[in-house]
Amino acid sequence: MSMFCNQCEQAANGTGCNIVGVCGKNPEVSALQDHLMYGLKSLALYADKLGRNAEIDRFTIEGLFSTVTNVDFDATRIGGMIKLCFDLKEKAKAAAGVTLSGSVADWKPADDLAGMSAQGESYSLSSLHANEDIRSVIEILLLGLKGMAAYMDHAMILGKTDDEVMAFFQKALAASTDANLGLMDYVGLSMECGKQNLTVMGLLNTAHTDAYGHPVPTAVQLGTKEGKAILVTGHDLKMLEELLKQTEGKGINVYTHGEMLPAHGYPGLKKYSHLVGNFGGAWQDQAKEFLDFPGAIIFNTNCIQKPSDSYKDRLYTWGLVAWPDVKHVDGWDFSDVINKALELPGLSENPGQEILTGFGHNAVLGVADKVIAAVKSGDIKHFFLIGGCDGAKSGRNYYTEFAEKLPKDTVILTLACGKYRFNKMDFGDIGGIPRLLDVGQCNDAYSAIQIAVALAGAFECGVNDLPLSMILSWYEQKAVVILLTLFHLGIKNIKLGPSLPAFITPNVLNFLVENFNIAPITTVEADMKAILG
Ligand code: SF4
Ligand code: SF3
Repeated sequence: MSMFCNQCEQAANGTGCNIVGVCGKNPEVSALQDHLMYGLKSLALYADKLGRNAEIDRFTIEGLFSTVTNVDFDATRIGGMIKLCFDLKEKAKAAAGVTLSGSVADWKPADDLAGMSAQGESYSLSSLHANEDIRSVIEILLLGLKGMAAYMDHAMILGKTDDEVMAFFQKALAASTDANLGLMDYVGLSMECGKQNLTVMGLLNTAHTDAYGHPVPTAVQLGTKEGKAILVTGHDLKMLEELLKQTEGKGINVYTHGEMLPAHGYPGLKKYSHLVGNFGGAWQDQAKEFLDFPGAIIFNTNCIQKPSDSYKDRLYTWGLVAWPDVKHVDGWDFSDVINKALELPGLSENPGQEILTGFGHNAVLGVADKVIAAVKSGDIKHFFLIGGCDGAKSGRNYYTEFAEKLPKDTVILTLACGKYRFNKMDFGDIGGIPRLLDVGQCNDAYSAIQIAVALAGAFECGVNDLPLSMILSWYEQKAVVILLTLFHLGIKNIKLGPSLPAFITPNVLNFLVENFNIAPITTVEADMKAILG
């Protein structure tokens, strides 16, 4: 079977994975994911006509999120979603009372997995449009929708939704198949995707703070406590809360991994005394780190990698994450994970360093007077937002070095898993304000935007006129949609690395440079000099 996928930063040879995914996605899974995307477009043609339908909208979000990098590697599950997608399309067609024509509207999947993957081979993103620039912008739009679906999924799990956003999902998916649209139509839709994503990120922020309160600065233990243990990795706070409830009083310590670190800052989660610390680093080190965790391990979202046999038997997935032969928890009963943790030896007492998290916009803006005074007095000369995804490819030590070499009169805001490149370093403080402020997960980009907007308000200028520079790292499609949101907000001069997306053509890149002055990272010295002079 052949495959082509270029949706993430580790696309093979900087162009695309065509034999097997660097992420571990095989050609069958790749074809099935492409097939699911095609089915979602077919469904959207009718859903766009039908208007809001909770079942279809929820499925659309789950389908899109399942195709994000490092989420679902299970061919059988994806095949099941394709079948459900077809059933929902037939339902939408009947309910909307219209019959559309054309190959996308007429889509019908084969009955078995082999047939579905054979069809999927011809639905690859490389077949989106004959014109490579238009194809590039359609891909930006579709990858933006995938990223936005990830945020929406977390918000929906906490009971939030938004009709205008859901209407946009269906409109944009349907539009991606419209042969009458041209380049600037897709540029407009991509910018609108950035706008809608701001709403989604705001919705998710409210969902989190309504459920667990605003994050507060919190010291998190990196060592281990003696006892049985469960490690939770991913991004979903509700899943962590349910696990904390079900493990209460059972003598099990719960640890966060990767993007779950900011959970420690939420009053509604930190109140559980058995949420004891953070273990390990960013996602790409899981194979090495999970070996050293003699407890149960559970993924609630991306980024999962091929598990080795040495920890596969104590590994679980939940929600949309799946790997063949790894036990999957359906729903909210974590008894199997808890029983596994009780069977395993657990960890020994080994206290370690503490790091700070919990600097969401509420916490940072709570000391805004202090921050503004420090800027006015010259104690703080510049802010840097150094954040985004981490990844396995070389070149990412740029971010470590950048943070390390910054002058002492600068403050670093950080978010997402890229922070693990430098979050164990001691940056000190400026008049009591820590120089490194962990705003949260990639899911908390909204908080960073609120901080920037509030600072701009305080200094009566635009965000682009602030002494603030964004040094971003990307890996997957959530980063794509955050960039679209930053473009929608008119934010310029972003430095992006470690490499530029393979799906962006030179002409599309020129457009972005001309309009937003975005630039790839170069060397730490040159970039820092260009910013600080
Ligand atoms: Fe390659 Fe990334 Fe696609 Fe995986 S998601 S197949 S690594 S481009
Ligand atoms: Fe990381 Fe996967 Fe993107 Fe949430 S965990 S930021 S890469």
